[in-house]
Amino acid sequence: MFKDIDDLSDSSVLIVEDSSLTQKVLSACLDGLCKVDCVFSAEDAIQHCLDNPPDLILMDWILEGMTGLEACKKIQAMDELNDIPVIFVTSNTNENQQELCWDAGAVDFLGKPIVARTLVNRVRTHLKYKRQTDILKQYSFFDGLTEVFNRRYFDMESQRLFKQNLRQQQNLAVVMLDIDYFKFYNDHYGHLQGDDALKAVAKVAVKMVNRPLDSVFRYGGEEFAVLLPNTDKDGAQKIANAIVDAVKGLELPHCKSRFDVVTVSAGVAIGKYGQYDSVQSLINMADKALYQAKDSGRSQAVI
Ligand code: GH3
Ligand code: MG
Ligand code: MG
Ligand code: MG
Ligand code: MG
Repeated sequence: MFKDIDDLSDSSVLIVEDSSLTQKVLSACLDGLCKVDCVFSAEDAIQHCLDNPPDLILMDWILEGMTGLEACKKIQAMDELNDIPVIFVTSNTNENQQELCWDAGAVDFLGKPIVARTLVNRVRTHLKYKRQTDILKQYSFFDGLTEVFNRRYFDMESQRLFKQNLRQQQNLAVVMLDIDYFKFYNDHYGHLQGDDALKAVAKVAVKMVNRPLDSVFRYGGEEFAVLLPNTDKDGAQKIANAIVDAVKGLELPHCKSRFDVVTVSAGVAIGKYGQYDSVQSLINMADKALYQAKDSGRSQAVI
């Protein structure tokens, strides 16, 4: 999951430059350091970032169509792109022009004609910063065992979605999942195998949740939460049932369960726009449904 910070061969730089000669010169400088892609326009740069976000952008200023300055501002304004650092590489080097680059959100500035070593060192430094930031994010937002998002991120993300859904007048659905008879599983098979079962359940939950905005979190020990923005009762129930069925379908032997395999129970709650006042109340509703699922025999979803 975590990469060596000094090895940047997997890192990618996007060169936005309307001169094919300059593209070649810049690419040649970075050869062997990292991966490089080139586009000729700011419009293509934004599309490229959305499809395949690079770790760093080298941005020309004067381009046909949208300028590099405008593109940089656009990228900074997009939640999904604004962690990509932008270095301007331009012949607009006077003081006012440099000010404009900083105002647009650039992290660095290089005047043309470029000095190869300066370019390489700046790129290396910013790629390392980016990698360190990514690793810190992984440590702080992901659960190390199951590689799904962790509880800290759930608390942040559920609050953010609650506010966003209020603004957009949409529903927010929560599914709470809890592995059945998991204490018996650990007691019988040992904690290491218990850990493997947790990983397998997390993986299946992720697989069943396939819209890009839906996400799976490890809520606590053997409990997972799924957040489904803009989802109605039918949609949420479908996903909860699909996870319950898919976990059973893994057929992980569990001789201390009455199902003979590892299963999960699920509780589903729908936060209808304007009808719930906090994420906590939504989680409480999902918890109540989960207790009912447990009470009614387990390996089922209750809404
Ligand atoms: P129920 O069907 O009612 O949910 O019963 P249960 O045994 O699953 O519930 P209980 O809350 O009694 O036990 C949860 C177990 O989950 C106990 C704990 O050892 C185990 N567990 C929690 N976190 C981990 C973990 O990270 N690894 C392993 N192997 N086990 C864990
Ligand atoms: Mg140019
Ligand atoms: Mg140009
Ligand atoms: Mg539990
Ligand atoms: Mg349990």
